[in-house]
Amino acid sequence: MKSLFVALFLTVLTAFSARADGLKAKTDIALTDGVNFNYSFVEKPKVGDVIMKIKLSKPSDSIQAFAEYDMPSMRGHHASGKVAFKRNRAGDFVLPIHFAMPGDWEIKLTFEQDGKELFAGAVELNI
Ligand SMILES: [Cu+2]
Repeated sequence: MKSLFVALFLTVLTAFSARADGLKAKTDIALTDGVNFNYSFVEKPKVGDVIMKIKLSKPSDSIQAFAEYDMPSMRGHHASGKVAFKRNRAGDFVLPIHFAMPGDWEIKLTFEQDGKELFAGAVELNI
């Protein structure tokens, strides 16, 4: 009985730490020489289109941002392919993310400059 609890506890712990590996919203993340980025959603993520916004700590026209999203539990069913963020007037990156159904979602973010990848990471969330 005791070992069952331990096994259960470890399973829960593993599930939590797996989620904690995702990039945190509204938190500065180092990108390249003194430039940080942070991401947020314009509204609370829900089924439908929700705009993701990425701000750079310093303006840089040469940096591009891309997203590739899907549901990890049903890989390929909602795969977005690699899509480029657009810039808004303030110079922030914006992209509508289409959450087709409730459940677990993963958004892979990549940043490039002069054809080189600066950063790759994933945002994990539950809708
Ligand atoms: Cu799905």
